[in-house]
Order: sequence, then C-alpha cells, then structure tokens
Amino acid sequence: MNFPLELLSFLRKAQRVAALTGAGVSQESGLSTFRDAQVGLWAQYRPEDLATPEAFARDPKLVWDWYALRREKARAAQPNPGHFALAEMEKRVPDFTLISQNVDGLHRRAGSVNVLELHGNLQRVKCSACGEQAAGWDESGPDVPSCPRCGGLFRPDVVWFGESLPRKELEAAIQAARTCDAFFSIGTSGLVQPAASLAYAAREQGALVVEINAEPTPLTETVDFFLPGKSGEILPALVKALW
Ligand code: BV8
Ligand code: ZN
Repeated sequence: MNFPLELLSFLRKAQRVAALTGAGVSQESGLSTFRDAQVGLWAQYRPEDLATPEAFARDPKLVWDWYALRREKARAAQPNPGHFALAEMEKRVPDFTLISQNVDGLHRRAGSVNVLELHGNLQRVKCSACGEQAAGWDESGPDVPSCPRCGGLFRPDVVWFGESLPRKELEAAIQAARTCDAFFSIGTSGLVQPAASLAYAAREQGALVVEINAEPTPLTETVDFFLPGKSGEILPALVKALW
C-alpha cells in the first residue's frame, strides 16, 4: 500500500498528533459496530434504544444483560493490528493523544497509554444512584447487582445518549484537537456529538485532517486525505511507510 508523499513528509515532521477512533477500529477484533445490525436476541433492538438512561429505568435487567454480553465479548476479543499501530504511533510522535469513542478497552490492551475514553469503559461498573465505582459484583445472580453502600442498581460506567461526557476527558480532547498539527478520524461514522465535532475543531485551526474509514462519511469531503479501507490494514502500512 503506498501513501501520498506529501502526507508522509508532513506526518514525519508532525510534533503534535491527535487520533479519534470509533467502533470501526474494533471491527477487525470481532466486535460489532453500531452500524452493524444487532444479532440474535438483540436483533429487535437498536443500540440507541438500549444505551440510554430511559431504557435502563424502564428495564434495568435488559440493559444490564446487553452490557454484560458486550463486556464478555470485549474481554474475549484481542486488539488488532490497527490498535497496535496506534500504540506504535504514540511512541514515534513527540506528543500523541488517542481520543476514543470505544468502550471496549482494546487501545490500552494494545499498549496505548495516553487514551481519552470519551464514552467510558465497559469493564467499569458504577452505582446508578450514588455513583460509587463497583470494586466487584456478582455476575451470576438473576437480578441486576446492587450497590453495597446505598442499594442502588449497578450500571455500566459508560456515557449513555443524553448523558454528558466526562469533563476532564472532553476538555483534554478539545485541547488536543485545537493544538494538533495532524488529526486522524479512524473507523467512525462521525454521527455522534460532541465527539464528531473534534475533527472540525482541528480543521478550523489549520491541522492536517486524515480520515481512515471503510466508507465515506459526512467528514470525508472536508478532509485533506481520505484513506478508504480497513484500519487494521491501513494503519500498520502507514506506520511502516513512515518510520
Ligand atoms: C450529550 C457509549 C447532552 C455507550 C456512546 C440531534 C443532533 C445532534 C446531536 C444530538 C441530537 N439528538 C441527541 C443528540 C446528542 C447525542 C447524539 O449525538 N446523538 C446522535 C445519535 C445524533 N449525543 C449524546 O447524547 C451525548 N451526550 O450530547 O449530552 C448533554 C449536554 C450537556 C449536558 C448534559 C447532557 C452522548 C453520546 C455518547 C453516547 N454513548 N457509547 C455504548 O457504547 O453502549 S455512543 C456510541 O455510538 C459509540 O461510542 C460511538 O460514539 C457511537 C457509534 O459511532 P461509531 O463509533 O462511529 O460507530 P459506527 O458503527 O457508527 O461507525 C463505524 C464506522 O466504522 C462506519 O463508518 C464503518 O464504515 C467503519 N468501519 C467498519 N469497519 C471498519 C471501519 N472502518 C475502518 N476499518 C474497519 N475495519
Ligand atoms: Zn450506591
């Protein structure tokens, strides 16, 4: 796979790089994206209908079980070459920030260190009432486990639709988008806010914007370089071509 020389020479000189990732980056690890239809038991649900406080209030068991299944799948999944390439890029670039919408934890398992998890992490559980992080919980019981401190129902420590993002991570992500020399948007359909606005913030301040995605998105017509295809193939090839 070859890349435009202009892109390679710019990236070799770049001091500050930010990369936003979405579910597409974990697709080659076998984790389904939000665009993929839900399978089996979950076929009749849309993620947007399950990933909300209202869904949890209405049917906590249904939502808890969906996340328990996804937690298991994420735990069983392995980081793919795209995750490892991003961990390698972090080692090569003086100032690299990985901003992820993914809640599967695969970036850290691949060795990425400076990771901003904008939407939380499936492997963490917190109390839906007092917010206390759960040290452990009984996965085997028939009911949704509850908080030993206040009796509130446990929930996944992820950001649902309609909930605000963690302030520290969002501020750091905005700062990275506003100061980077180059911004990557990788494996994301760019539909969910405020994550989707980061690429535009980068472009506004003059960063070079690169999109790596299996298909065009609303961002594609605005970027400097669109590299169509699988991130698990393009990212390792790009890192190899650069260094
Ligand atoms: C907030 C955690 C308010 C949970 C997630 C109307 C207009 C604009 C905005 C809104 C609106 N109505 C509501 C909103 C706000 C809403 C929103 O953006 N809605 C969308 C649907 C319009 N946003 C929110 O609610 C956010 N909070 O705004 O709060 C507020 C403000 C102030 C004070 C209080 C409250 C919270 C959003 C976070 C929701 N949580 N995840 C969980 O995971 O269960 S979002 C979840 O969906 C993901 O984290 C991700 O962000 C999103 C899925 O998007 P992608 O990651 O892009 O995945 P997708 O499947 O869509 O695309 C994958 C892409 O990869 C595809 O393009 C595909 O072609 C490509 N691909 C596939 N395979 C590969 C590949 N590419 C490369 N290689 C491959 N192998
Ligand atoms: Zn509690």
